[in-house]
Amino acid sequence: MRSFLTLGQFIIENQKDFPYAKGELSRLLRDIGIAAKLVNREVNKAGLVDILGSADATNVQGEEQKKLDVYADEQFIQALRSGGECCIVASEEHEDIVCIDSHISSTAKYVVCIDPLDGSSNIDVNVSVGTIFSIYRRISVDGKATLDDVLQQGDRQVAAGYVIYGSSTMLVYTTGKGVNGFTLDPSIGEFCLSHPNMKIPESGQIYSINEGNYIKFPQAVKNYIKYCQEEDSASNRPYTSRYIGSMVADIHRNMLLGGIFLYPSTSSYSKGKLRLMYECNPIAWIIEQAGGKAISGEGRILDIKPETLHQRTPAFLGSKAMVEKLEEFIAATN
Ligand code: AHM
Ligand code: MG
Repeated sequence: MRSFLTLGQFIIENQKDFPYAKGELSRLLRDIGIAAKLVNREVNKAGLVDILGSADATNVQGEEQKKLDVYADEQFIQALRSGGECCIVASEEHEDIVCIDSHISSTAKYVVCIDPLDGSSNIDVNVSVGTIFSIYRRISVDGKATLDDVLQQGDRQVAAGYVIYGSSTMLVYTTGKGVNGFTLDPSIGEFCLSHPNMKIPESGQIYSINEGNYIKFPQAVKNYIKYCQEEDSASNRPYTSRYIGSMVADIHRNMLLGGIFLYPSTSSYSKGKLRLMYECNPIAWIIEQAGGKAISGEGRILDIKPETLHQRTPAFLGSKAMVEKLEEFIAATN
């Protein structure tokens, strides 16, 4: 029988690589892994809620049944609160920062930005969803952590990852020393190292974009899409279009097969849809750590200076050669 390294074992073995190795970041990652398992359990029975729940949407314990994105948010915040390593959370589910005021976390050093259940509109139709997280060291030295602790540039992340609740559930993360992927083995309830040292192919044949918005895209993006669709045997075009509408799932596929994911500005939304702090920054760092490229159209995503918690940015991420080709189109229209 093959033996796998579990996420817990892997974290401990690699703890020495962390810049401030005292075990706190390891424990934080472990806490996120535990919450992910709880969320996975609920996501897996999403279709059963109407069958098992009573008409007034209460479960057998008499608790009100929550929407899964609210449930996921509660699980992650609860795990971070009881773990004691995180002082402040920025979540897609909360307009303001969530300060974790407990006797344990007053000295906690880490800040977590999280999208607890990204692509949650896909749950009702049994399509993959994900969790995206980003971890920073707190800047302030004492007192209560503040918004300034959260609004750090993406290149200051100390860990970032995503969980994909798909046909199998995977946790993929980086601490700046490459990217490793762990698949949840439901029979033992452990994430096991299945994709060590993930590398995104240098180029690919998949482009992922919501083409329904085509008319609203900037000219450079329209030109690039046309390029993807043109026939050219030397570069294996036309490319294949694949868009799930769940960023984690689209990114994960492109990580494995090679490809580019695009969410540009549109004539309706000048910054696109995706949020910088808990969607674009963590995914951008993972893509870069896997050898790919992640840009906003005006430079590297990780170089953006954040101004507000829920700010948005156009995002183009994926195989290096494909993103660089897109950059040529952007340069040509500027
Ligand atoms: P959400 O955080 O509200 O779920 O929205 C983010 C999701 C991404 O996962 C996905 O890439 C994108 O929204 C899809 O948006 P659209 O339907 O506009 O293509
Ligand atoms: Mg989201």
